[in-house]
Amino acid sequence: MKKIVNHSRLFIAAATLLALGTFLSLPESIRATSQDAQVIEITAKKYEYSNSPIHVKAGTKVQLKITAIDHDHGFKIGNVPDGASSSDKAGLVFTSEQECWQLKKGETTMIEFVAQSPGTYSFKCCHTCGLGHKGMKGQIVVEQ
Ligand SMILES: [Cu+2]
Repeated sequence: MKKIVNHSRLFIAAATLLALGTFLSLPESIRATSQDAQVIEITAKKYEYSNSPIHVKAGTKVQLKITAIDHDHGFKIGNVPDGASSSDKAGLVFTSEQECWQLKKGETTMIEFVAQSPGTYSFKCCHTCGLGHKGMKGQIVVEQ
């Protein structure tokens, strides 16, 4: 039994090194941004997101890199500004839209979108994380 555990650990270590090697071999410009996206790093912890409100200019391609540091959390955001009808034209255009992104503790989740239309877009935690879960919120403000 113990041997199996050790083997899988070794495998994970090897895979991590391989991934790191691939990452480090990329030119620095690609690591920093991809296609001129604005990279915004956020941490999620009970019961807040860092850097909120997040301000971006309309027309910007944004990469949110969210890391849950203390517990599993979630990230849920609408694609129309607060107060708009959900059938309106999307103001945030996601590369790969999800109803609720799961943020695993210790892992970084990348969420990419184009901030098309000005407005305030509220987001919240969608993974029950404790007593203050319902108040775990933030905002992205897209400016003209
Ligand atoms: Cu939560």
